[in-house]
Amino acid sequence: MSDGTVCPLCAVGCRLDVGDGDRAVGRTGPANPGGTLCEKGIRAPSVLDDPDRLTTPLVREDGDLVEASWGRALDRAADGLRGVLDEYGADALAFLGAPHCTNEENYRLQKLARVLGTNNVDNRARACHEEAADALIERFGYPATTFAAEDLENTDLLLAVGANPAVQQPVFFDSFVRPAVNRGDATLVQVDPRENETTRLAAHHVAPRPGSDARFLQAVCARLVERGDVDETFLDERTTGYEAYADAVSSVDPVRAAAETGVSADAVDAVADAVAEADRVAVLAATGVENDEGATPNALLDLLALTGNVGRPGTGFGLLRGLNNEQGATDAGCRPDGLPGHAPLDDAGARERLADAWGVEPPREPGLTEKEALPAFGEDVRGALVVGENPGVSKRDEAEVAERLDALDTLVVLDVFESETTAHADVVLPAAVGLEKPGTVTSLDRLVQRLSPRADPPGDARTDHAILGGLGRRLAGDAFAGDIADTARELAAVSDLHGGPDGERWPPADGGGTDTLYTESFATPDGRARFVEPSFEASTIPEDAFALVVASRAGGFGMEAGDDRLRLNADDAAELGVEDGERVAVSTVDGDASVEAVAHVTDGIRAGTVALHADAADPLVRAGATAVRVD
Ligand SMILES: Nc1nc2c(c(=O)[nH]1)N[C@H]1C(S)=C(S)[C@@H](COP(=O)(O)OP(=O)(O)OC[C@H]3O[C@@H](n4cnc5c(=O)[nH]c(N)nc54)[C@H](O)[C@@H]3O)O[C@H]1N2
Ligand SMILES: Nc1nc2c(c(=O)[nH]1)N[C@H]1C(S)=C(S)[C@@H](COP(=O)(O)OP(=O)(O)OC[C@H]3O[C@@H](n4cnc5c(=O)[nH]c(N)nc54)[C@H](O)[C@@H]3O)O[C@H]1N2
Ligand code: SF4
Ligand SMILES: [Mo]
Repeated sequence: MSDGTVCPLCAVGCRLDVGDGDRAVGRTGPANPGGTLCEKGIRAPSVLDDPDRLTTPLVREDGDLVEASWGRALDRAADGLRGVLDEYGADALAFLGAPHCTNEENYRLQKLARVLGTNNVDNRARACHEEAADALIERFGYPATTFAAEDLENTDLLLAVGANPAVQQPVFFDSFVRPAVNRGDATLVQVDPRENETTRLAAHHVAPRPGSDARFLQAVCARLVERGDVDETFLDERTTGYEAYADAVSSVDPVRAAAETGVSADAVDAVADAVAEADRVAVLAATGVENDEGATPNALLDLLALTGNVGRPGTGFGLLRGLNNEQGATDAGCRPDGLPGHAPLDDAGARERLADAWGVEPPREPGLTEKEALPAFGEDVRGALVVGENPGVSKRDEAEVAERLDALDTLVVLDVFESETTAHADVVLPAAVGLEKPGTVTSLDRLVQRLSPRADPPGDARTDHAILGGLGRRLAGDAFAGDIADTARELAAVSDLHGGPDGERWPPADGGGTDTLYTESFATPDGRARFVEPSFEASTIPEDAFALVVASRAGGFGMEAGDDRLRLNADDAAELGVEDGERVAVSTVDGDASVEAVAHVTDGIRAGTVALHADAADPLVRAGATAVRVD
């Protein structure tokens, strides 16, 4: 396997090493075969000697966080969690982890939750990919990309929906998407209410009204069904529920769909033609498919299943994960409705293996998601263990989250910096960053790679694995005694997806990995892909308001700051009397929240829609705004 370690800053999984002067140097790896890094990755080592790193455990005394020994801090943390457990029961605890942490660390975190008796364990991937992940679980089996990035070279048609991989997953884009298109083998069709950097490579850009993608895709599927451009053999042998689905989708009326989406019937036909003509179709989907209760991810899965575009190289669904180990955190069992390796909570075999390893069975009832747990803080949930995430910064109202964090009887946080969340903690435990630790992480296309520490943690900081071990031993005894190799072995023993060779994709098979999922059967109970009833709810934007599109994410670990430009269509600008470069106020419809922005007048966004970077949009996002006024 190639040398160096894995970049800790996004889910592409590039290999790198620490070079001179805080800069990383690329090392050739399966995710960055050219050995290149993006600008963000090059800056990754700057965290190593950052003077703001946490270096000593902190405990709250008379209202203030003060330095403490590891022994005292871990005792305090364990006593706090144990107190809640004894008084209110295990379901009064919530465990939130850790898309920045390794598979082994995430496994240990969910093990602690479940050994103590609760399935209240989740991770921050819920903030970005919940609806697509849930649709994938229900329809195909695993909440994961179905293909290997390098197999995109076999693709004829790439459908990028609500994604901007040119910027957000740049080395993936430059290594696998751009070459496939530039060689002329693949056509890229983009579905997005605004132009972005990915658009430059696209042959067609379709811009449905925000929130209406599902309807547009359903109209495409209806055309395919109507014209018989479906894969009968695949439907017959590999799927279930098609008849009812076909009936339902056939009622999608092209004229009404055009009115709902703002996309002409001709554009629907053009995309249907492109899908029908292509032998291999792959979807690239990211956070822009997350705002309609799963309707868009489901419509994309319909399109793939209808046409038999899954289970062969160069076809399938790409879930473009964001943070470095979002995929792995979920795979290792940091989800309240599934066990390690995505085994269902009631899977008898998985439960037995876990009981063997742990001495107790995991609880049967699904726990709370992170989105459900936060509002329950101080009520049903009285104690929380937060590992490597910052719920204090969330898409929820900031003051509300602060209040909820304060309402907990006990809050234990493992982090590498002080944050909005550590500010409310009773115990703060200083952790090592990715460049300082061993273990494995899993990329956005299921590639499992081994880390190799490039530096020692600063001061008394320890790996999350070691910290969770100390805490686990205090709360649950010897089941938490092993080292990281023991944890990796245990994970491999309890999960069907783990324990494969370094640099291969899960699940392990025949001494290697699995590049293409579902070649023979799906990971659903009957082995078939499921069709479900198509759903769509038209969003309602007041006549005099704009649909708000928010791109990228606000701040965060290792991320650059965004700009404050409001992308505004030229016709809308003329109607508002706003000039390019003019300062404008962007407010929620009820006027509760408002931000200042600089008008950027462009044809790259559809009329009736405006777009802001997440940094600038933050107060609007927290207020839950999907529509805004511009003055
Ligand atoms: N440099 C850099 N890279 C990053 C990050 C970063 O902050 N900086 N963050 C990482 C993280 S955590 C994540 S989750 C990923 C995010 O990766 P992406 O989701 O690709 O990032 P966005 O730029 O938000 O792109 C989402 C696209 O969805 C579009 N969109 C919004 N609403 C709709 C809609 O209703 N329909 C459709 N079709 N499109 C819509 C937006 O216009 C935008 O073009 O990126 C990761 N990579
Ligand atoms: N308002 C608003 N809310 C958002 C978003 C937005 O744009 N606006 N974006 C959403 C998206 S896409 C995402 S991905 C989430 C991101 O949400 P988070 O995951 O909560 O944010 P980050 O800042 O990436 O990382 C959280 C913490 O992990 C710490 N950390 C880094 N590495 C390690 C490690 O190895 N061990 C430990 N223990 N800690 C570590 C960092 O110091 C940081 O404090 O937020 C979501 N919420
Ligand atoms: S694309 Fe992602 S993994 Fe690769 S160097 Fe950039 S931030 Fe790191
Ligand atoms: Mo994200």
